[in-house]
Amino acid sequence: MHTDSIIINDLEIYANHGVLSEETALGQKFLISATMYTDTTKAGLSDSIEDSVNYADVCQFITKYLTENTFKLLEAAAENLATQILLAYPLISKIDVEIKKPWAPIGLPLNCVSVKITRGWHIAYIALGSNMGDKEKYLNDAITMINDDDMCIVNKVSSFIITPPYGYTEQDDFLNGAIKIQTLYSPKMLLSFLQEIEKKANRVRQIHWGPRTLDLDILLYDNLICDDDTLTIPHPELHKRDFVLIPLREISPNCVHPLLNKRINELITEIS
Ligand code: A4P
Ligand code: MG
Repeated sequence: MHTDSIIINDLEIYANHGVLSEETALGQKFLISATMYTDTTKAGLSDSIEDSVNYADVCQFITKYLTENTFKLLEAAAENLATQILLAYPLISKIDVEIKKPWAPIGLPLNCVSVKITRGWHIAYIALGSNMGDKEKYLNDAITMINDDDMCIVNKVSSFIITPPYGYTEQDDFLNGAIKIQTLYSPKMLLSFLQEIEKKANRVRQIHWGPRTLDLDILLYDNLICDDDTLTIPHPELHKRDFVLIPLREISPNCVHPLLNKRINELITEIS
């Protein structure tokens, strides 16, 4: 992540966000601040605006977006604004957005209320598997659907390999692969997005580890380590499975497993 930043402080706009009908009808003042994380080195050396994020342009963008769209909550205004700025300005890897509402109608004197959020691009690795029907088509269609989504960009695709079933062995061979993506989704949002794609592939959840048209598992998400009811990252079986490690090594041999603190290359030598 970049540590340099370009900062917009308290850009004033007049817009119609709010829960109350008077707010949406009459409008009020909002102050927008944005800290945009980007590598300024190139622009610093070239002294050319083409190499940087033009803050005048971003101010126009914010003004247009927040006056043409209406949100009830500051949370929704900030969330959508952050996403739109990240999509429109690829040089920005992360952004802090704060929206202040100095005239918030709460019937008590206050300086202002505000909502401040941080959003940015994340790197994730996804394992793909299929052992029913046209396996190659299921994997290719999934990759296309991921790349077609605004919030994801597929950066690398491994070769697909045929592998014997692991775990429950009374089933057809698998076709496995892995991809590297950049995404604006949080881990939970990414999981539900991938599950939607599994559903579109007519995936029926029957036997655990059993036959499936399409399985999409999140292997890694930045250096995140998490474990709750619905999501475990890194994927708990990642380091034990050659059908995951081999495609992963092809696209990122030096990426590090954050829990075991080992590179994919090393993990492969350990299981073989
Ligand atoms: N879940 C937790 N963490 C994650 C994560 N990092 N990524 C939860 C994705 N999902 C995660 O998954 C069950 C639940 O895991 C999800 O609801 C999610 O909340 P599932 O896909 O519904 O069920 P499943 O496929 O039966 O289990 P799982 O764990 O995905 O199966 P595996 O471990 O992927 O095993 N042999 C070969 N050669 N190649 C294969 O690809 N795949 C399997 C499936 C078995 N044998 C195989 C292969
Ligand atoms: Mg799965």
